[in-house]
Amino acid sequence: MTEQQQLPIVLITGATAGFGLATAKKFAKHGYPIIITGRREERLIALKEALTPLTKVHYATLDVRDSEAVEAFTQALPDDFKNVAILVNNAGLALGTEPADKAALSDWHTMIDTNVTGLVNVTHALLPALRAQPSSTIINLASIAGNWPYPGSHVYGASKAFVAQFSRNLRCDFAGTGIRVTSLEPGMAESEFSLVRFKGDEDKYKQVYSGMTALQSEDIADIIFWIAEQPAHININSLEVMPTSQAWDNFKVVRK
Ligand code: NDP
Ligand code: 8X3
Repeated sequence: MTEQQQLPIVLITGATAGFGLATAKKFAKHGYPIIITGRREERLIALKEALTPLTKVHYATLDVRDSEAVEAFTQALPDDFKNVAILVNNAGLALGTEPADKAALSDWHTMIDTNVTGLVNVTHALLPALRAQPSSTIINLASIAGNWPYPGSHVYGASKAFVAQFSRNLRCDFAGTGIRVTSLEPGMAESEFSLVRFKGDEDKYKQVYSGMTALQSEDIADIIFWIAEQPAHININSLEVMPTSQAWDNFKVVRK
């Protein structure tokens, strides 16, 4: 067995952009075999081509909302990619920042289907593989939006609160099994996230990060890698990280 084959196999959802893309590059640079997934196939093909000189790469187009497709993808993993030991549940999105009464119900459904149902679909499908390893790691992308309320966060923040609590609950079930679970909770980070949230409006997207230094996708990838590389007896339960230029503000008081 080569040294590369001995490194744990990493599965990353949402590897076509932002955190997932940076995380794929980070693990590949260190020789971990990686499975990259997402809906945009041309990006997956390009990434596989770029990273293949560094490590073994398997790609699959996958919409995490489709539980049958997730199950079929898991069953169809090539033999040398079946023993997934690190799962980065990263695929997710926010849609809109309007107040709840102005938000589209379809956007709420899409966020729940992706951030909650999708993450649950992938986790459930991969548990047999993760359970079969002597030690394995699930890193779930939650958010500060799941910990702290802010206007316009309604369903997005609630979906991330689900991710954080799901992560803690998994820890209870897996205590003693060698499966570690982390809820990673970043604040403002520059990626395609706000472009998606503002439905392609470049001006609004740029405004979000103007005049401040946001976290970068590579910062999050470094943190994910650090969590995964902790010795097997250490479980990072949750990790909240913000850019230095982001902080909490006062409670709102509405005066008549
Ligand atoms: P990006 O928009 O840059 O990337 C999101 C990724 O998710 C893309 O690769 C996209 O791929 C994938 N994705 C979206 N929907 C689906 C789906 N239905 N099935 C499969 N893949 C999907 O955002 P970020 O990298 O910033 O976000 C990654 C995660 O981190 C998300 O869960 C987000 O909520 C969370 N997060 C982001 C923060 C930020 O400020 N950026 C802060 C805190 C948390 P494709 O479109 O090809 O399917
Ligand atoms: C994304 C971070 O602050 O935009 O999860 O909600 S925030």
